[in-house]
Amino acid sequence: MDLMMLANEVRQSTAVDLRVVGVGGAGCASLMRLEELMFGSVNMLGIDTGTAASGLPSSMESLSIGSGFGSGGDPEQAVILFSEIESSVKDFVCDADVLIILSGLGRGTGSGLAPKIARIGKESGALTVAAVNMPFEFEGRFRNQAARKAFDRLRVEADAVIAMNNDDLSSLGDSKSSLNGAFQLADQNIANAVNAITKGLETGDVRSSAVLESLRNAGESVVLSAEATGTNSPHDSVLSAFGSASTKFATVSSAVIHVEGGIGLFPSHVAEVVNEVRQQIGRRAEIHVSSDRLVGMGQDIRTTIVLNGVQRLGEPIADLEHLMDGHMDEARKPLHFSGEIMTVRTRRPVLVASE
Ligand SMILES: Nc1nc2c(ncn2[C@@H]2O[C@H](COP(=O)(O)OP(=O)(O)OP(=O)(O)O)[C@@H](O)[C@H]2O)c(=O)[nH]1
Ligand SMILES: [Mg+2]
Repeated sequence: MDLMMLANEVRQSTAVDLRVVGVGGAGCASLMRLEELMFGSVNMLGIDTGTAASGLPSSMESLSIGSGFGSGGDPEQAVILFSEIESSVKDFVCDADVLIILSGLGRGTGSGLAPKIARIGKESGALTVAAVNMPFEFEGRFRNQAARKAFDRLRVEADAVIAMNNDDLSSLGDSKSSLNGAFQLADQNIANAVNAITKGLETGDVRSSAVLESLRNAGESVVLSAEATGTNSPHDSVLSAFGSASTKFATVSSAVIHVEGGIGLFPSHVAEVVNEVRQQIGRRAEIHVSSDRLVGMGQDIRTTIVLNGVQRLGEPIADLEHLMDGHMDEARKPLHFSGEIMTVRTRRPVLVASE
């Protein structure tokens, strides 16, 4: 079976009408990485004021706006240009159950347009999730403030905003990894998060999906993702994912976990991952789990965790249980395990940070 047939089959078997928009240079780069994970099973649209959208593969829709020289780093300029394509974006979004917007915040196009597109998504009735990169500290106060402003607007316009701090990524890789390598990691992480959410949504009727409910009005979400190998890989992958976070989370309302491994991935491995996540976030959070076996992953396990309804109070997570009132078992929330490990897909090569 060729890839397009496989993609069509996946699309037909997916109850969720999921559409993804990548906006700006970073958003379009994340879109390309997501395509490698999802084999064309999801409708995608790339938008840019620069050249990024024109470089996207023909399997995706693309909209280039302005004269191709970007927004000059000015979100307001990007918003002015947006009127050129607003109706095309509405056409793309209409009838979607779930809209995911990918963007790097801090410059013009993504910061200006991601909130506009989120509003369109929500107005059309789609569950609207923005998955964004926050700039490196070294990119300066101006960009960081612009990113924060765009983030705050997204919190208003979208149902959930999944944020990933670029600074967390530089600590993940080796300190000599290049900026390009760090951006590739960023793109990969965002793609993993979207993949995790999609897998969680794929089971059952999307309109009544528990994952959807946990995302709706979740506020701030955080994505953590890591790979590990060896006998303790389930446990290690979770520790490494949490170890990459720059802050600790005082409260987490729910977690969407997606575990990928080779053909030797068993439910017991997935259970180990879940137990370890419980250790990290406490027992009150609802947990939704899905998993995939991917040909080519060998002994590796990749765990992606989307934490929803996150509040950062500077308290170490491990201390959280001491703050609670001793009714942990009563408060224990159900675990939603979305069934059998059945999907077997071929893994495409994954880029990692390199010189
Ligand atoms: N994930 C990812 N992030 C990137 C990449 N390049 C830059 N970034 C980050 O994303 C932020 C926005 O950069 P771009 O996406 O290039 O900017 P833009 O939205 O296209 O805006 P303008 O070019 O100013 O119109 C930057 O401040 C970086 O932190 C990339 O290739 N991948
Ligand atoms: Mg750009």
